[in-house]
Amino acid sequence: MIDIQYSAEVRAAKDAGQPIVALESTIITHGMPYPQNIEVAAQVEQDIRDAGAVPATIAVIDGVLNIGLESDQLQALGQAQGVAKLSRADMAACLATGGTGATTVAATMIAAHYAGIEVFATGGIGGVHQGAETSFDISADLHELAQTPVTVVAAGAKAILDLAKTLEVLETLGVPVIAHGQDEFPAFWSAKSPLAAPLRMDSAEDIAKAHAARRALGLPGGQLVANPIPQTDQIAAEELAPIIASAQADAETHRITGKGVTPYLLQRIYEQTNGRSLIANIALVRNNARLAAGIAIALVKTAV
Ligand code: PSU
Ligand code: MN
Repeated sequence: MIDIQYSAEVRAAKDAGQPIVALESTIITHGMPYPQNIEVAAQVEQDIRDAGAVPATIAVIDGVLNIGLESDQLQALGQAQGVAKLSRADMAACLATGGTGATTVAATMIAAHYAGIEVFATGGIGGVHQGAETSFDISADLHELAQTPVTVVAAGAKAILDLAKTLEVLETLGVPVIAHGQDEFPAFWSAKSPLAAPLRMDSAEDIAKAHAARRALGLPGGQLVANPIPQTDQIAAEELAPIIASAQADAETHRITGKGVTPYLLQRIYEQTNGRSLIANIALVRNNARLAAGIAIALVKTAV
């Protein structure tokens, strides 16, 4: 058995059958700088409450799987050094050895499903990295979407990834990719991209119904909901392209590989945009949290 600890708020919500939205913790420890990481994490939780659902931020702390963090735990995690970045391959090992680790999209999906939570909000998922034809760098997040029945709301995938290849892999894996309110697949910092999304839905209710239909069919995987960044918070793709290219060149020069790649690129882009990438990131995560709350609320109603 594993040690699992629910926050008081999540425990009460589970007992009462209230809608719950899972949140990942890698975005806190590896995706944003301190102290904004903690402020954003608390703000996103509050956005979910304001929308009528209950937030469950997920992390492994001292070998305990925490579903929902108390605010002192969130503060400590946001400042801790050397926190592991956990995915499908290593979350169990962290639990077994009493370690502390933040959960990626893949690990958060596993934990959420284990805890009976079906909706999860984040910023961006991992995907197929540019140059994957030689590096083979494809995030385990994609395979998780194929096998764990959680609906994940993200702002698409970042231009540090190869978006076309990411969509191809998701199609191969049978993962529904649903753009919210537009035909194009959103590109994280930009609402639009040249790529058409395979599916489009305009309401949280439809997304919840599709989730319930997959469950009724006994399909094992989840859904990816691609929610565009609000127009006013976008950064133009043309502006970011050279910054991303130089970040990628730096990553190669410094021989960054494996789990280190995504956090390294995010940090370089933050520096090169003088923090604007972070402001956009905050806006889109909050937007995703609100949509995820709507889906979780609709799902509770669908089940009744
Ligand atoms: N994309 C972002 N911000 C992030 C991540 C991705 O815009 O913080 C994190 C998420 O936790 C995601 C993980 O699951 O990076 C993917 O890492 P990798 O590419 O190593 O699988
Ligand atoms: Mn990778």
